[in-house]
Amino acid sequence: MRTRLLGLAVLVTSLLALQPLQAQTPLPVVRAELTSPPLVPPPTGRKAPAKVIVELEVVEKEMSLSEGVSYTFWTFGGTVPGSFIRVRQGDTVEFHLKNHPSSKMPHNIDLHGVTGPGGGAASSFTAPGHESQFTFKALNEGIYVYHCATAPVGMHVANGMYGLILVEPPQGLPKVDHEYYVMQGDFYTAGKYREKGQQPFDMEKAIDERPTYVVFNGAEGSLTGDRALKAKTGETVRMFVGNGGPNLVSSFHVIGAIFDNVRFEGGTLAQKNVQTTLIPAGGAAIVDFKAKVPGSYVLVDHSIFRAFNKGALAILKIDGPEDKSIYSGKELDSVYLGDRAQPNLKAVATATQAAASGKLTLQDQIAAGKELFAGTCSVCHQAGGAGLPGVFPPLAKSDFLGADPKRAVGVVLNGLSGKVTVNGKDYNSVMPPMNQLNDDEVANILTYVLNSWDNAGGSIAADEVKKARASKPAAAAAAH
Ligand code: HEC
Ligand SMILES: [Cu+2]
Repeated sequence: MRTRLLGLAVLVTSLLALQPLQAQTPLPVVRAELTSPPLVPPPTGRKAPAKVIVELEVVEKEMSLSEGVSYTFWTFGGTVPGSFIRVRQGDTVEFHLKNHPSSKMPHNIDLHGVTGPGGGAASSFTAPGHESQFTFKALNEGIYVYHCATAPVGMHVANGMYGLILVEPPQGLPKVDHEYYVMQGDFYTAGKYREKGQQPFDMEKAIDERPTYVVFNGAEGSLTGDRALKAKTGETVRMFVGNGGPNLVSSFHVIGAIFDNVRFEGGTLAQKNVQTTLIPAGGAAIVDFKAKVPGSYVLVDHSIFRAFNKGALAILKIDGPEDKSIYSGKELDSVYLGDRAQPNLKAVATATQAAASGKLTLQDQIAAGKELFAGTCSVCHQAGGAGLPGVFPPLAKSDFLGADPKRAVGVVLNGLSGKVTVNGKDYNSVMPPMNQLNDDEVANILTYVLNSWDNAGGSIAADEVKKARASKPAAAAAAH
């Protein structure tokens, strides 16, 4: 009798527990179709929200930036810009970010279409060979930039880590004949414009906002010749135009065309009859127009030296019969909150003042170094200095560091690559140069590291960093 009562009670409570689930019809589950630029996935065609699964993989790869110029791009989906994502307002998006095992860096994603801290960045930090998952509701319609927000953020964005996500309005966008995906970006190479060979990233040029290249879709010539965008006279063309930056604002213009409609800043209002539309770094617009006269139309950043001297030039080829009533003829050929955004750098300011007045103590250096380590080094070596197994070596009790503390100055200034053995384990990865840090900062960070987590102690002086910076980067090369 008692067991029967108990059984009944269990049945009743489980029914009660089920009720809210039954009341809510589960969303249909769909897998987002992602496309590589300049292609755009077809309209969702849905009249109701769905649960959309997005799978995006970060791949670091060597690609061409210009004829004979190669560059190590960091990509979302293997292309620059990254894969185009298309969802509908009201959708629940289950986002999977994978970081390919061959990657050297951790990455994450900040989608401007997400309502929530960091646009997903906080939930998507992904080490090489790992996958992260988070879910968001696409509350606002519009065209949104996404980008990597791993420190140093500028460097990740400068290496090509951006793309677009379209959140369609519930009724969809008006039908057009062609949809294209175009995104501008500025690139900073050690060599000059069109200097041949493998070109490394130049942090100093990036900080000074002096790009070597300004291009559409990740490379000079990515949309010219055989790769030009195409349409026929009488057809309507819509372009989703983004600007990944990291630094420049684009004055986007199509030579010889007038945009019939521009949803400027990616917002809901449409401006009509526009010649040039401003696209901020980290922003996007939707432009459309009707192809009326055949010929080659040149897409440019109308800050015109960028178009003709840095690569910001693409072609839309319109085929079809002439319309002499419109035109007579003759064709044209032709940290996130990283190192710089620490909310509290009080100890750094104190150390700077103390250094200026010649009263810098070991404690000042350690306190300042601690604040700088967070957001600069902790991204990889972790807050407690333990590193990540197989990827980032530990700084805590590191025998590599202990064997030659001064060598670490060169490691920070010049980076480190190739095989290193730390505490009996081999690492074969890449640490980027962190030479954006000034001499005081490097000295203080290393002093903090030497005096933390059971390391042997000691200190590094700003003068030593200054000397190392002035000498050739042999210190790091000799390190292994
Ligand atoms: C983007 C990731 C990343 C960041 C940021 C980074 N490092 Fe490293 N660091 C590495 C990797 C990877 C290695 C190993 C390189 C190799 O395998 O050749 C390394 C190696 C080292 C080493 C030598 C090995 C050891 O464990 O003793 C030191 C010292 C070091 N880093 C210090 C720093 C300091 C100080 C900072 C901040 C100023 C910093 N790193 C920032 C990735 C990073
Ligand atoms: Cu990244």
